[in-house]
Order: sequence, then structure tokens, then C-alpha cells
Amino acid sequence: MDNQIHSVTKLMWRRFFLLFILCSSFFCKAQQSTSVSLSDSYFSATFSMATSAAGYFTLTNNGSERVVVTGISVSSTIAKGASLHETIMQDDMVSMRSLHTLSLDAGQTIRFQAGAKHIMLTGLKKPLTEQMTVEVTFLFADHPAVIQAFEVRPAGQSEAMSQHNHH
Ligand SMILES: [Cu+2]
Repeated sequence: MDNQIHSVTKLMWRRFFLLFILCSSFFCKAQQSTSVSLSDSYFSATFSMATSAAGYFTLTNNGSERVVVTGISVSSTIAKGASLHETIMQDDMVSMRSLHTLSLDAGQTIRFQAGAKHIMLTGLKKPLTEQMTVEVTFLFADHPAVIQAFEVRPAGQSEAMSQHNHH
């Protein structure tokens, strides 16, 4: 009898141990497999009456799983809204549309740059001037939010013409 109880307990311990190993390896994997990095992040400086601004960045998925950006936001003291945009050519006209989600495969890098994909701030509360830093929060479906500091750089001629007059 004593012996039987002993072997049952032993079996239970073994199961707990197995479960423990499984769980810890799962959490370990979850921590290591998703990692993103942002670089070259900046907004173009705006003129004093501007109500919108365009920003750019490079996003790399360093992990082993696909990540999906579900949205971005900035402080309400900077602008009313922030979204990811894409510039498209339609019947010789340049227009923009919102990118609702953005997905990056493992190892993929996406560059948002002038004339193509960009961040659009709308309802700008104050002009963006050089030396300012704007924090942008990136939200992911499967990764913790990332807050990235964007610097403000002097606006280039081409982007001032191709981006700002559509908003
Ligand atoms: Cu836009």
C-alpha cells in the first residue's frame, strides 16, 4: 500500500516536471522569437500653418515569426491622428490611401520613404520644427508596443510637393 502511494506521487511529479519543461520552453520561445527594430525615423519639418506632416522610418523584423503592425499613435499634444499611408499613382494622379495593417515576415525590412509609404499626422497641433522629437507608438498584433523617437529634419523639396498638398 505504501509503495503504491509512493509510485503514484512519483508519477504525478514526473507529469508536473514535464509540464514545467514544456511551459518554460514555450515562454522562452515566445520571448526570443519576436523582436523588431526601428531606425532612420524622422518627420519632415512643416511650415507654420501646416495641418499635416509626413514621417518616415525603417522597420526590421529580427525575429523568427511574422509580426503585424496594427496601428500607430502620437500624443494628442502633437496631432489629432496618426496613420500609415501609401502613395499610389492612379490615372496619372498621385493620391494616398491608408494602410490598415502592415505585416513583416521573419527577417524582413520595410522602408517608409518619401514618395512611397509614409506616416501621416493629421490635425497637427503645432508646426514640426527642427530639434523637436516626436514619439510614435507602434502597435503590433503579436508583439508588445514599441515607442520610437522621431527627429524632425528639414523638408525636402520633392516630398513637400508630393505629400503635403494632398491633405
Ligand atoms: Cu498621406
